[in-house]
Amino acid sequence: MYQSLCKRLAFLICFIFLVHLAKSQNNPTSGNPIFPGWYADPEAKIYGNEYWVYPTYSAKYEEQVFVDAFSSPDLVHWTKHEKVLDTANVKWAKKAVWAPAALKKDGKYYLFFGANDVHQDEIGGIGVAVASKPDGPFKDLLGKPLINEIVNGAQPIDQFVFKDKDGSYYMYYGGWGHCNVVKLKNDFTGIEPMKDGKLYKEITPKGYVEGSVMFVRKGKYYFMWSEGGWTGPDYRVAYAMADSPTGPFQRIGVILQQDSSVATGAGHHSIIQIPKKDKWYIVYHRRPLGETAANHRVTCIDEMHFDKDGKIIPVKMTMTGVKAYSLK
Ligand code: FUB
Repeated sequence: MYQSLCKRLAFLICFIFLVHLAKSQNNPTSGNPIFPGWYADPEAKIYGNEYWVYPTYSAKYEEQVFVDAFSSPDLVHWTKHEKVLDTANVKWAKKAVWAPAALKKDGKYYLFFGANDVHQDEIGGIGVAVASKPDGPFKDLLGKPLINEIVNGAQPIDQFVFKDKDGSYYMYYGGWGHCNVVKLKNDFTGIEPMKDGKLYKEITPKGYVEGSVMFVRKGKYYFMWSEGGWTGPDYRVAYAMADSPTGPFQRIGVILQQDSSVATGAGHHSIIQIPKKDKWYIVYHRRPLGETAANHRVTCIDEMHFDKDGKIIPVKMTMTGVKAYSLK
């Protein structure tokens, strides 16, 4: 009698364990970080049925000489693609390869990147590379930077490329607390004047430090950026809404910041929208609790939601990340 009770109990425990296992396998989550390693400034994209992330390799400037990429069919399982861009193929880029901006145009894949941590009268700034596949190899398009000069006080780094509804490509960029917008030529070989005749327009919103992002939802332009210092705990993301891609941009508030129960230094992000759905994710970097090394930054994902007025609801950072979401 006792033995049979034990057997039944063991069977029940096994059964509950197996159900739990099956459930967790049917409904897995990404976890945060979404892949191992120190990676920052993640640029997330959807190419076909796959998610792609192009981050900065977070290390000493002299070691930042390549870009690794990561792809996933479902936001949960990630494959690493090593050195999709390598400065061995970009003769003017020597170090500090930062914050890629990725896009696909006319069947080709482009990566815009910052290099050299450029200062006045130095060679460096924002470059552009092209490949026939999302995993590269990306080759320098111009043989020189696309933007080398410091205009309006903005260091040429942290670019974000946005396609407007009329087909124009705008590039937002800038470090050192200043942000410019420029219009890219259609073949990305340079910039051209905007409607007002200007080549560079400063659009710096209050609080802006770096890391610009632009997207459109329900006809409104959302401009986002990072504030605070990227090496510290109070790095964060704020945003503005506007009726045009060139602003004016009035700061609304912070939507991502440190949480004493999860992580510090959360910022420099990108946004993914599931095609044809009002379903949004924020992909960003943060510093694990207790870590203070400047480069100890890891890539994470969480959901992003809007209220009934279209304002972004402050993001709740998680350890679990997001549920699997296949694009097929
Ligand atoms: O990762 C290098 C630099 O740190 C980026 O360009 C900034 O946005 C900051 O995240």
